[in-house]
Amino acid sequence: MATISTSLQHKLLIAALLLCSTAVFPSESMADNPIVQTIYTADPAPMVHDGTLYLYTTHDEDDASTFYEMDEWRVYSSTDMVNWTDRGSPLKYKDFSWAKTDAWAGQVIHRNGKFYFYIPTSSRTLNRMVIGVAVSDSPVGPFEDALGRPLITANCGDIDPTVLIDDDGQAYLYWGNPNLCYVKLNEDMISYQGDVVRVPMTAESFGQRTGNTERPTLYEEGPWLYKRNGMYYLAYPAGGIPEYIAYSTSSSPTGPWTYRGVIMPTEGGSSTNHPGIIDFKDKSYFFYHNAALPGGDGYHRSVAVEQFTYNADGTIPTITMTEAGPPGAGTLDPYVMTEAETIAWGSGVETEACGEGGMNVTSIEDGDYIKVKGVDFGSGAESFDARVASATRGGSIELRLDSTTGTLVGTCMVQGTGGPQTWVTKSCAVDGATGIHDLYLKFTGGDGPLFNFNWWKFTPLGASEPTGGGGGPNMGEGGATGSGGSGGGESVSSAAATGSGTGGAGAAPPDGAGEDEGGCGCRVRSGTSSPAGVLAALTALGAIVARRRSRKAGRSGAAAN
Ligand code: FUB
Repeated sequence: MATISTSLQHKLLIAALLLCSTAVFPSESMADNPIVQTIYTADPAPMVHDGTLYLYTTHDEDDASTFYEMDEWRVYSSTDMVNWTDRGSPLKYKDFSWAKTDAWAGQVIHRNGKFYFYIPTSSRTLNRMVIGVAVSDSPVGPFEDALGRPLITANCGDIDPTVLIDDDGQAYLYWGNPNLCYVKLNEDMISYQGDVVRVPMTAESFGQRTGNTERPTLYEEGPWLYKRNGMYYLAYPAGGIPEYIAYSTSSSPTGPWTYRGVIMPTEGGSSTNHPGIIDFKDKSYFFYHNAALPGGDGYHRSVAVEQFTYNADGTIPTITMTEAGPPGAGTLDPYVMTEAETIAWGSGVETEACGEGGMNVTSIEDGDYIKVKGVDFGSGAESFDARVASATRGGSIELRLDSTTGTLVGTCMVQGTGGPQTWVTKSCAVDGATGIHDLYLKFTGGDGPLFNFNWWKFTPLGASEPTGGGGGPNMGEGGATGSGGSGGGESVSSAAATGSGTGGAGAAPPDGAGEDEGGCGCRVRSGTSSPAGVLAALTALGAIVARRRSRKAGRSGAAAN
């Protein structure tokens, strides 16, 4: 059998990696949708807890091609609906010892001091989708399998669980595709009473569909159950592929349901859509997904959000996708530690697990930027601290107001620190930052990765001594990472960098094959030394590289709107 020489393999790999590391200058975005630009996300499930909105999503891997490739769930948090902090992956399908693959649409709910995460994944023994439940003491996890076995194996098309705890304490779990089923959960939230109930699929309840005996109504999948002003709402993807979002209502959590029509018409370039509806700070929000990020399609989706107002009779108006997203629900205090991965719009950057805990921003190259929206500098800032690490020569953080070319109020120089997880706090003077602005953290430097970025914080004018941390961090509860405050000079700590590096935050491959991290964060599966294996690996790498470059290049403009 012919073999590819080691040097040719090496050259091909170098060529792919060079392609991967080629910086593509982003076009500046004034948009806030989709919410996450660092990876592809889908199946939004919002939850409000203690004044913070937690957004649970699925994660479409870059290397999906003809079907879903989804290994983990992700969680983001916001207190203002425009800046979202990446809280990492609280759960992966591999956390369920009995799961074969797949991390599909789930929902988290809080009860009795614990958080319960209901998820669909595939059972290794049944060889089909089932529903599991994981539990955590924190909304950002980590979550653990609560049962050591699936919770639901009803063969009802066991995907897309949604859960409601009614005012009397009774919890209901709905799910299903193409059927719609529910059970009454016990108070422990990890067991249920009675039989699995199959909801009658009638035209009155879910709209009429013709010519499809398996699906006699418009209901498809992805139910989202909630209660408002005594009325129960069930929103769901409907109508066939590509899906739109419709809803039904009832005066009881168990129906009968009345079909109420379309919430969000088909648009956005993804074959599926998926609703998540919630009130936060006296406003109502509709979460969904589309294919709006560059490289987006039905298997590379992105979560977005719109604000809406219920009609006087409680019905939901038609909602369309926008690039602008909702107005901010508050301002961001720059004088407390803010995670670098708190982002309204990120161009070119990615995130990864941080050796100091939590997440950090990585894959920073010349021209990349992070927009943080609605930053209230008040009467002014005098300095800026940034927690950074660099395995290379570093670069600069330009602090600009309102655009990437807006007023430059400071420049923070970052030198090499000796490693991608060897953290130092750099400080620089700030001049001219007063009032409320969108803050652009613009990164400049030479070719290739510049540095990693964990957190930042401004010091207000007139503060004689730098503070030791001040108020709570801009990320809600669940544990801030890193250390607050700075000494004005440079403090150094070398983290063990467990589970991190300069690459992306991708999960291990589902087949258990080993993988190497390229310097650019591309995943290269190893264990293939045959020519076909090497070429297949390079082809797969090329697809991932193309997808990542395309996402790094900025908004496609092809989907939303
Ligand atoms: O994301 C995988 C599946 O696609 C979900 O479970 C469905 O709701 C659809 O969005």
